[in-house]
Amino acid sequence: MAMTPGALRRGARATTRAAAALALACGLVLALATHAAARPTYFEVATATYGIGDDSRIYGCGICHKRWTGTGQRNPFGLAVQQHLYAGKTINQALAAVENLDSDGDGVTNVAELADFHTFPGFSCANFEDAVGFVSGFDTYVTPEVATCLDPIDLDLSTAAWSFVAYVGQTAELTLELINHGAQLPIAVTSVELLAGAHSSLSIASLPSAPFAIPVGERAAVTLRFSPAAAVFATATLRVTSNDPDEPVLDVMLSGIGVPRALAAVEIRRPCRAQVDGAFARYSRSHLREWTRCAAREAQGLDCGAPQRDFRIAQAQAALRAVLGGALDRSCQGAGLNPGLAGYDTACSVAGNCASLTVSGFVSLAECLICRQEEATNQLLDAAIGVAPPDLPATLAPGDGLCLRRLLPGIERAVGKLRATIATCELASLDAEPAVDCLATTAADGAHMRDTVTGLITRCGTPTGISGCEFGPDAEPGCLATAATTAATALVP
Ligand SMILES: [Ca+2]
Ligand SMILES: [Ca+2]
Repeated sequence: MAMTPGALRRGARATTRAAAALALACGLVLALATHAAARPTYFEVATATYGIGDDSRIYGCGICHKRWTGTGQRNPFGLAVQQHLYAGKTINQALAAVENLDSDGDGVTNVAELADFHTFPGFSCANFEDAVGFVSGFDTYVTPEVATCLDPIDLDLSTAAWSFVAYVGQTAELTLELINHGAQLPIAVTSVELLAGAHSSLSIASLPSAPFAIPVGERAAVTLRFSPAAAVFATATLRVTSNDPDEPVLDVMLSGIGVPRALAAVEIRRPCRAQVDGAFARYSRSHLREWTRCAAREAQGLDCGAPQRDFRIAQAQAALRAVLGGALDRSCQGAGLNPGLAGYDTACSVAGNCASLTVSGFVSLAECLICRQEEATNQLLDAAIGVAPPDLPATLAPGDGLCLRRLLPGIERAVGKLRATIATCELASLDAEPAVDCLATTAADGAHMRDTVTGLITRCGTPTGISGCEFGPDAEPGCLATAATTAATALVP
């Protein structure tokens, strides 16, 4: 996201303070190193000579060094001074000897950069990218009267090459970022496309509709997808065309390895999946029930009973962990399966908070399902009442409280019922050819659930204090039923 000018100024003030502290440290290091010779430090002499106070934007070791905090390589100005020190001159003499040189070759003498302009005498736009650890924005005071060393128009990509790996029949995705690193103008992207010859398993899943513009400092996302239908090594080139004058065409090399998937025989997989589903159904019901009950009580001005709620959820988690990879696991780990053989994906979730979890065993499958349950409960309560755990609603007017007393348990039961229907379908069609779309198969149950939710909302009348998505001036009719459907689908292991 682009920073506002105000934010940039605030950032600059903060970084000036930080820079001063660093420069102080740099001066201190030199002071200690040179104490034996009982002479002032290079930094102190230089800054005093040219009137560079600790509030100056160039008050830092970067005057002489490539690194803002000093040590290590010197920049061209630092090297020039160093040569005179080696020749036996004092610091003052060495500084004076290079004053009228233009060490960085940007057309302005060292003394003028230091004393008059407070720009860096060791950096020009030709070498400013060598600077390490400088504050963002220092590109605007590298050379006097050069507003910035950045190109006015510059497009960068977050990656130049990517290799996907996915099981046959599964999908892997990458979000590629198109970044406007220019200083002045929006980037106009004219096209984002796969070049001819791209393997059909590699595709663009989503992108802003081209042509589109990216403002200075901002990013646009393109989602790339690999869906191998068979064991394959696939390649493709993604080409981004824009008005970047230096790089009007940027290519991303993509490859994908489709790994054949070993699945256990269906008669071994099915008992395992039934075991997982049964254990998770119990956990899911408890978690959703505890939180909806708690939220409804709080809304009515009653105590939620947080300790009991947390205790029951902890008990339910322990029961789930015992069955998934634990002591009571008879049909999965106990039957010699791993999640891959049982047909579970290695990614916990395609998107959201749980997407970063990897399912490598049944123990991690349990943690994945606990994560998915928490996310679903939170999203559902947020849709219903505008407040998500661990936060709870404030006490509402009696009519509103009564509404939630009916609505929340009703939604909890409706979600659980639809979830069970979809899960039963999935279990029954494990080896179906062609694969069964259980969401489509259970569409009638889904419609019934929507009716149930709509009925519960109607009975609420017109609540004034509930900030869920169905109520108030910005209400979106149908949103709660949609959230309930999403939850029921997300909660099928
Ligand atoms: Ca210069
Ligand atoms: Ca300069």
